[in-house]
Amino acid sequence: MKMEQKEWGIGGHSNAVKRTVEIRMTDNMRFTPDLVEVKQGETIRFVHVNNGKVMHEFVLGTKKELDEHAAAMKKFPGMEHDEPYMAHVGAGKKGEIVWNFNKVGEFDFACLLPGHYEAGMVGKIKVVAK
Ligand SMILES: [Cu+2]
Repeated sequence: MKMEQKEWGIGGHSNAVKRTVEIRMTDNMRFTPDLVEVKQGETIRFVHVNNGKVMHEFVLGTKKELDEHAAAMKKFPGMEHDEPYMAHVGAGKKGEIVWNFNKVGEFDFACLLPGHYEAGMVGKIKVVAK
């Protein structure tokens, strides 16, 4: 997969991981935790645990980017999307991504499956300067 610099960071290498954050996903359209604080430059391994009976996903981005992406998914249901900043996690399954937060800011993560995003399946990442 390509390592492209995004506003919210860049794909990370697993040998740089110093912290793993587990994110649980449930069918009541919530992530737990829904706020993650990160220091600039940290590479985080996110492990996603889907405790639900339907698929969920974890997509990192800016609010603007996620809004646009969610709109595109509504327009083109079943559109293929796979990038280093997202994980698609089947019911009862686990997913994982490694991401390097090399830019300071407040970013979002969300499940962009139609209906889920609108129901509030979102969370926040705060990247603070070191
Ligand atoms: Cu979902």
